[in-house]
Amino acid sequence: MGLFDRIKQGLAKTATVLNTDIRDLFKSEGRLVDDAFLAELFAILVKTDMGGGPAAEIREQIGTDFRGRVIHMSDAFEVIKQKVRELLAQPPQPLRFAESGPTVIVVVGVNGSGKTTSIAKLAMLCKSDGKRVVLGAGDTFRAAAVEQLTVWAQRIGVDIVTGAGQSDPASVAHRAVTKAREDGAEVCIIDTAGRLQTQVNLMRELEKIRRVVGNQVPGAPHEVLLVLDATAGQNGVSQARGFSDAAGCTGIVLAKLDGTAKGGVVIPIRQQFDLPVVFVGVGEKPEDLVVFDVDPFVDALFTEMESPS
Ligand SMILES: Nc1nc2c(ncn2[C@@H]2O[C@H](COP(=O)(O)OP(=O)(O)OP(=O)(O)O)[C@@H](O)[C@H]2O)c(=O)[nH]1
Ligand SMILES: [Mg+2]
Repeated sequence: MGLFDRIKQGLAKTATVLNTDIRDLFKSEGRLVDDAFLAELFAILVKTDMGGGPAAEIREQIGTDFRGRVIHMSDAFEVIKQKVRELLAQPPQPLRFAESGPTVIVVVGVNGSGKTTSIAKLAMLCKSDGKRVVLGAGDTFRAAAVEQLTVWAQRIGVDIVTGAGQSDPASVAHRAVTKAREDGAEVCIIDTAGRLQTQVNLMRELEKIRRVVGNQVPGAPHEVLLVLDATAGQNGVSQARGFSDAAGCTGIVLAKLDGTAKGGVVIPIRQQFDLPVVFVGVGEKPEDLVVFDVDPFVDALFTEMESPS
């Protein structure tokens, strides 16, 4: 499956709701743009969890351009797409790779957001790029977490460093980076425990991981990726805010996009965090991680409308 088709598939739930509703808004050949129309459009947009602010911006834009005139679906569609592109705009964000030595990527996020699965997918992506990868099972809090990552490592065919139960995550991270250096691996990805921003001790643990790997490789960690669960919608966004502030995150992975009709949540995420969205997760298989790119994302979001049934 091509890249665009994978994004499209991942966004299918959101796109279906969005496009069906917008098409329903245009019963006949067009609609007069008045307060009633604008209110209906606003309600549809808000359903995707894009947030009241962005939905209002789109409503205002259509009001400014078309009020008192008849608007056709394709015109509305173009205005909405353009506005969403503006709202999502971010500099192109490839991962920052180390100038020398392994690139160290620490993956953080609240409980169950999709960290471990995203690490497996990211490892897969790096491996298909011809890079050698070492994983560090830094979530030593739960035995099952180490097991989960170990199974992934075997499945994908990358090395993994684990510690004994309840061992210091920073020491696992240290050993993982050491192994990556010794083996000449290009990438070392560190898993961390599911944690909440209110748990000060866990934040300290993360700080220690950062310090330890920073002493091993200049500039490490090169990326601290915050994994957010798209199915949590706006709720997950606010939960994650304190977390991202405390953890020094450099980018966002939006996991489980395929599981929600609220894929519009990527808009408040871009607006509320001063962080680029680097990847989106579109399934549970190792290849289900896609680089986030605004234009194809927006096209996929409105793809249904291009072939009205
Ligand atoms: N459909 C879908 N499911 C996903 C995706 N990413 C993760 N999951 C599922 O979400 C669940 C939690 O994922 P994990 O990777 O274990 O999450 P975690 O953040 O490591 O969880 P903790 O270690 O408990 O904090 C698993 O059942 C995954 O299969 C995705 O992109 N799409
Ligand atoms: Mg995990």
